[in-house]
Amino acid sequence: MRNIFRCFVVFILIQPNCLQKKAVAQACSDKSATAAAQKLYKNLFALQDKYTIFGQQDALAYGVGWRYIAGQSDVKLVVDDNPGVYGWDIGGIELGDKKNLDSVPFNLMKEYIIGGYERGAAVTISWHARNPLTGGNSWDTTHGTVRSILPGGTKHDLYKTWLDKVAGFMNDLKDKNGESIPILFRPFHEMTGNWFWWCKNASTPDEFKAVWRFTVNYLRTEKKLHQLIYVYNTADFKNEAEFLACYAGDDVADVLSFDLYQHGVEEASRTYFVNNLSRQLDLLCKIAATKNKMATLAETGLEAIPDPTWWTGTLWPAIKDYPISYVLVWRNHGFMKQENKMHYYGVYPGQASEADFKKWYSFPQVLFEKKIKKQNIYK
Ligand code: BMA
Repeated sequence: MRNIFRCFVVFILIQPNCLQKKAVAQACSDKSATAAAQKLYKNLFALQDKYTIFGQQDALAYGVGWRYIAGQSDVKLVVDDNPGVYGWDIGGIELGDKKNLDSVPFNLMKEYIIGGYERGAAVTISWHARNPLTGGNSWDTTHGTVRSILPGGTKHDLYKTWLDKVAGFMNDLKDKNGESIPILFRPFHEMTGNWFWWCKNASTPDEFKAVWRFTVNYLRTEKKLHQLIYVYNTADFKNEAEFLACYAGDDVADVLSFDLYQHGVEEASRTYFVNNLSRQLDLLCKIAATKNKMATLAETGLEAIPDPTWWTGTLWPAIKDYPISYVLVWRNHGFMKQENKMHYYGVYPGQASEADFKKWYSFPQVLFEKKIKKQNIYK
């Protein structure tokens, strides 16, 4: 009896909390988010329990052996459908460059983004920004770079001009009615790595959090961008504490994610990747559930996919049990002269894993553009 009474009291005490949690669930962290951004977030969030959307970086701009052919993507050449998530990178926008760091002209990128949105797909943007302290590239890990762009830092004013350019780009992404296109924005990605100037070897977690918060607030408050859905993104991480070490707060992040690639095709590398991926997805999804945030695998892949059953035999078994919104593979650059190797992560006609990709495409839980369109994610 006493126990029943205690349960009842506990239920009464917990109930309002649950209700409150439900009420704030699946809302953008930006209280003034545009209607389209709110709908996109809510819809992607709702879909993640049942489906995983396939995404690819730069898919519409080029593929293996071709560049800038209107309406083409390597994925489309194989399955007659496009990715349901399009990834783009605005590295270079900060200096007013005409092309991004991988030579994609920004004016074309804008057209591809608008086209993808109009066909009902989602759009995510990363930013391989130059090093504002040294003028080097993103991979220049000079210590103190993050500190230099914080308020009071020597490059703070410069950094604000960079954000102005980012805002200018985002503001050019409008639909037919002049409404801003919602973007899953993923700045300062893979910060648990050691290769970018914002990574953990080159800045402290407090500096990182401060720059993240400054960036979000500046874009939201000064530049009045309310179409952005912020994607927090780590590289490899061991545990929850490491995943959240640079997390600046629930009010400035919407999606929790990490990037993980398979390196090497031999069984040991494959097993390591599968185990590591599942372990981190498990952690990610638990953290995301506690915070009521969407989860995603923001980048993955096996370079040049030498494994003919990689999609259904490796990737899918590792991710299928986790409620992640989308999985994005990196760009199909093709042959890299400097490194004398093939650099691509998606299929193209004749690629070793083509048949397996077609098989994966037919899985009902995997969504590409045609099915995503039917889901009306902006409505
Ligand atoms: C890396 C490689 C580079 C590229 C960079 C930014 O993974 O693909 O060639 O410049 O991403 O897109």
